[in-house]
Amino acid sequence: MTSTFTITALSALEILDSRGNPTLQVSLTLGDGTHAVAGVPSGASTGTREAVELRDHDPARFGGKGVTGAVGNVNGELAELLRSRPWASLAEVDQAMIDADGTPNKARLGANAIVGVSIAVARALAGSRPLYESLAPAGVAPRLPVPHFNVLNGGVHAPNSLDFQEFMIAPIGAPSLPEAVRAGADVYRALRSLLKARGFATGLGDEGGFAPDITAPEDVLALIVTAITDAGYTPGPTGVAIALDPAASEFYRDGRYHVAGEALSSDDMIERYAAMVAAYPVWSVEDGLAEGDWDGWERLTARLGGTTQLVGDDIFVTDPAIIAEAIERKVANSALIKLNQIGTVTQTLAAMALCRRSGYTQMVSHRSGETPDSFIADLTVAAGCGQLKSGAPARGERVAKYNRLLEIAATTPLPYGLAG
Ligand code: 2PG
Ligand code: MG
Repeated sequence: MTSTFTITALSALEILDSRGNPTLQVSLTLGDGTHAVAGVPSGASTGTREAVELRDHDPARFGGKGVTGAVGNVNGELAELLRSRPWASLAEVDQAMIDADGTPNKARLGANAIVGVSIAVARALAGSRPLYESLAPAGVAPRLPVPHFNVLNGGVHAPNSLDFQEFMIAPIGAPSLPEAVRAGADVYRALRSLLKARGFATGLGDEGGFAPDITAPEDVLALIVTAITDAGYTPGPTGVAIALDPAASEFYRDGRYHVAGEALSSDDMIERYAAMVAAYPVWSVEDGLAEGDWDGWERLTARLGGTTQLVGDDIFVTDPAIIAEAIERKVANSALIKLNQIGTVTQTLAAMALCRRSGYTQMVSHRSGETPDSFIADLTVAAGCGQLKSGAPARGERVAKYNRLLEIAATTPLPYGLAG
């Protein structure tokens, strides 16, 4: 079947993200009249090898964070390119944008501009079909993922004394997606009560998790286990497990990991994780070590990779070339998947296909700066990878993704749970 499509209108607008920073909203119309809109996310704890988010750096606007340049690139060069000819596929559009940009990391036109257009095209091409159906690669069975709710925030996502960035709860043992969402909300509520009862503040971090002034990660783990039990669930893989994203690149300085007042070597850090995994129901650790510490990652994987999911985020930046190197070196056993780290839907799907072929698990992820765009919910279901993290079970831009999963679950009987 060969069919082509045309793009008759493409434009972008500077809007605000969940942190109050400017980002892009992209609007696109196909020749058949189909209209699609996309919102572009933005990270705070970014990997150094991520595709480049183009900002204006004009201190007179939004503290330098304006995106009028990226908006101008969509309205000008990219609109002209995409309206110039018929297209055979999303992959062809994405490749044309990569070629037009001409840099290895989308620095000229901006990954924020390009990814917004790519998402809008992918959404438009679904037409009247469910988006996840149209995104699903051939031979891959769609699946409803285990939502990973970030209930307690630290690191660069919260102004507290906690070095670890994310403490997530994962209702792996829930019988269905709606029951998993309910478990997430129940534990979140129980955690709020517990924090209040212990005299901690219940203000929120960037991803909607609580941000109490607690220093030691182990103290947080103990609190979360109590909250899971208080809410009436079983801590662990048959009920609600815990996943961590320490985002270790952020506390790695001068060859040491600075955690709760201690300066740890890579091996000290690995043993600290080994102890946490032994004492608490932690099933997954993302960015346990820094993105530059590949030797440490090899030892971490050898030590814990047999029992624990070890997810590469900053270290992989959703780049198929880096993931291929990691597979070769036996670094991690799982990849975090973020569209704007690599900058097109096509390259994201390629990274996911590589993980699937290589036996690496995958967790699709939001960014700490978000919009109500729920594209990643459909992407996760389409890829059948079984894991999505989108922040707390609270705040509109976070629950938009979980609510989209509920919508899909209500319309189609798909399997729920971790893949494989
Ligand atoms: C992460 C993300 C999302 P940010 O580190 O995994 O939670 O944070 O978007 O700030 O990079
Ligand atoms: Mg991360």
